[in-house]
Amino acid sequence: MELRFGNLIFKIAQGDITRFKAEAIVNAANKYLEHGGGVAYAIAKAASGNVREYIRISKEAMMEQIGRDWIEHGEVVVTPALRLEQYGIKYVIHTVGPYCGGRWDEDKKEKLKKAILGALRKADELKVRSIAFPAISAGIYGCPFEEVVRTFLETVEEFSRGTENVREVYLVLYSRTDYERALEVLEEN
Ligand code: AR6
Repeated sequence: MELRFGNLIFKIAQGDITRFKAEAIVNAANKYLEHGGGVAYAIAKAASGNVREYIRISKEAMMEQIGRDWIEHGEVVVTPALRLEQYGIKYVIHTVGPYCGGRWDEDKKEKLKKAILGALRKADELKVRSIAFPAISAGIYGCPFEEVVRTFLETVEEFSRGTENVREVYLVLYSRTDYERALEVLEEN
């Protein structure tokens, strides 16, 4: 299932993002890049084999790229794909979405938009053509899944007007159920 916004294609896919064929994959991180659970743990494990080591690499990259040991919504850190290069992945872009705990409001939406846009802009800067996102904040951070998908749609459409390099944006859903729920949201459009 895909939508076209000008030069850019937005696609919903089902699968494991750690082996998804895109030049950049995005991690739904926390602000300290402690990849303790969810997709963050899965990416760290798949990329390096050693989660502690990938956390160390991430924190070192954060100091170099941001100059502090935490990031705000909208700030991103790039780490090498290491073992994920076998799938054609070149970069992992870490971004932090809002914590919702089941609630949703304009502030959460703005924070999620910033998190998505930050990763898209960085991918454009890195001259990446394809980028894959997990459903940021829809897991441990407890944001309502449908709202997360709607926010992706809006943000990607907004970004499509300024993109120079990014041509394909994927939202990769881990479960079949999430994939089907996301398709329903897309059909609203
Ligand atoms: N591929 C694609 N999607 C996945 C995968 C995978 N391999 N594994 C999980 N998901 P979450 P958050 C989906 O909890 O809500 C971490 O501890 C999952 O089903 O990973 O932003 C971080 O370090 C869900 O739909 O991220 C933070 O502390 C989506 O990825 C915190 O969790 C996001 O779920 C961030 O929480």
